[in-house]
Amino acid sequence: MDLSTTIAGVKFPTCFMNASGALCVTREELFALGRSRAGAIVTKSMTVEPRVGNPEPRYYGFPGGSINSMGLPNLGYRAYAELIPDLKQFGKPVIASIAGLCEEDFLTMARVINQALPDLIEVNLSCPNIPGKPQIAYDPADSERLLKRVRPLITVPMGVKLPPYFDPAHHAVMAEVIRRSGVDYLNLINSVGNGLVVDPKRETPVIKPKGGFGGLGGSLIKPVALANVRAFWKLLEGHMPIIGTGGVARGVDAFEHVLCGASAVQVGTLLVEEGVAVFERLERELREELVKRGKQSLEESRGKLRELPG
Ligand code: RRO
Repeated sequence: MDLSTTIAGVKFPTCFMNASGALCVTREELFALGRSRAGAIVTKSMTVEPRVGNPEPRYYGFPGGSINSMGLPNLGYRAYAELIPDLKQFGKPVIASIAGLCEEDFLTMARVINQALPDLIEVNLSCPNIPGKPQIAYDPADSERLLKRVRPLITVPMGVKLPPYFDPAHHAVMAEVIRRSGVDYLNLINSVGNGLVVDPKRETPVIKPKGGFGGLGGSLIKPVALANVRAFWKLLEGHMPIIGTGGVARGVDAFEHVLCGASAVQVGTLLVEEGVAVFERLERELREELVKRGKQSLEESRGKLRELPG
């Protein structure tokens, strides 16, 4: 059973890969992804200058999900520009994720990272964890201006990582922004921003930065992720490749993302919890799901969520 997939003309050996942020900051972590069954290597979102990130504890996993406020710990774009050629030895696509602290930062990084020739560049417009910096993608005009400035600077396909939207009117506005901005694929969704997980025993939040507020991930956000994949798939009429991210814990979760319109899926919380062996398990489970349903390929099910009869 072939689980390979193609996004914006780039072939992926399997549809499972790491979500940006999960075990992908250092050279060692990126090489471990290269050696694993992951279908691509996605870098941590990079900034112009290296960052240590927010104070710890800044990630907390619990039954059903996770909360994080990492604050963009990363090596800085110059280090990733040097690493990318080495990552290509693993024979799978490399996705470079960029996250500026201002619009100019995105342009600076896009120019240089493009020259390192990753297979795709992903513009992260949805980091929820930098104090005082709202998620760019919650401002459609800012998003459009930024994407239209990045697009001409790069020669590889450009993806956009969006946050979840919770209203069809917002999906519609952003779909038009995406249509007008030369975007080649979407990654849906980033963590659900600014949740708060409380430890009732200690009567404290479970993470330190921002008074405990952070991005939610894992199984608990799957319905939000699926809704966003489905909404953009429909609004863009099945023509925009989508990477589904959010709540992929078992093979069947990936199958649900595919039914909603995803061409590939990313794994964040479960990768952090289980390590790179998670990819083998997910592949096996998705194959079982497809066999059980008599499907020959992923393609056959993509976007084919059926309506309830009656
Ligand atoms: O580093 C982070 O705190 C972080 C980022 Br950039 C992001 O895009 N999403 C997230 O959940 N955490």
